Amino acid sequence: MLAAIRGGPIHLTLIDPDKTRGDRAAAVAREAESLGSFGLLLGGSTGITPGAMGEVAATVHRTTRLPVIIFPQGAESLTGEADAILFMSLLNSRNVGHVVRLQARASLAVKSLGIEPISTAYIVVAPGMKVGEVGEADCVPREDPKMACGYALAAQYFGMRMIYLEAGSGAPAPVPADMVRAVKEATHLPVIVGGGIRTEADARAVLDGGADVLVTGTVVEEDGGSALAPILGEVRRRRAR
Ligand code: 1GP
Repeated sequence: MLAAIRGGPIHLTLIDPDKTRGDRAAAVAREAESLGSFGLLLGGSTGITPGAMGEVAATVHRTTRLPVIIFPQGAESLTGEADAILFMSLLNSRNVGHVVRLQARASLAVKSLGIEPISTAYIVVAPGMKVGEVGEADCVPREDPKMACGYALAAQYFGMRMIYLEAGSGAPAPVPADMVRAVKEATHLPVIVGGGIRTEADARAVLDGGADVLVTGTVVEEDGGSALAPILGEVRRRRAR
């Protein structure tokens, strides 16, 4: 993934195995692959089990060549069927469990399963939606890019490899472009942006801010490929430059 980003921005398709399984998961993965999505993120904020994660990861591997990356909720998200895991710390959580304790419980299993950990700072921006609630986040206010930069630069100084700016799944609007831009200027880390990206205009704004990775989940669940195609078109145009 880090190598691919050097050639321009990429897109990841989020599948929530609690909602999307079997033939539907296979269809979403095939559609994502045909439209040029780089890989699949597997995860959700609630109801995740190792069985569901393993089943969907195996389905994706059977039906596409896309890499499968775990977007973890906790130790119950782990499956050896995946290729990598965003090994995340929710930096702006009030609960130390989400900052490091869950990760301490999961790290030995990640090692023994042989999944590649990608050290990622997870920063939840308002409104945060379900993940803000479940993750007990003190959400970064949308008008406070400086606070986001503080967390992001702390992550860089900790030696993390990626920043994930998250507005929350189903957010009415994505992370503001000026916040993405400020984080890009403050750090040298690749920035993943997710939550509320539904249209070509949303994608354009976030990419103009300098996002390296766009994540979309809801558009695919609700509208399938017709909504995803223009978003991926925008990503492709940037890669071609
Ligand atoms: C992953 O929360 C996103 O970061 C997915 O958000 O469901 O709004 O695309 P959407």
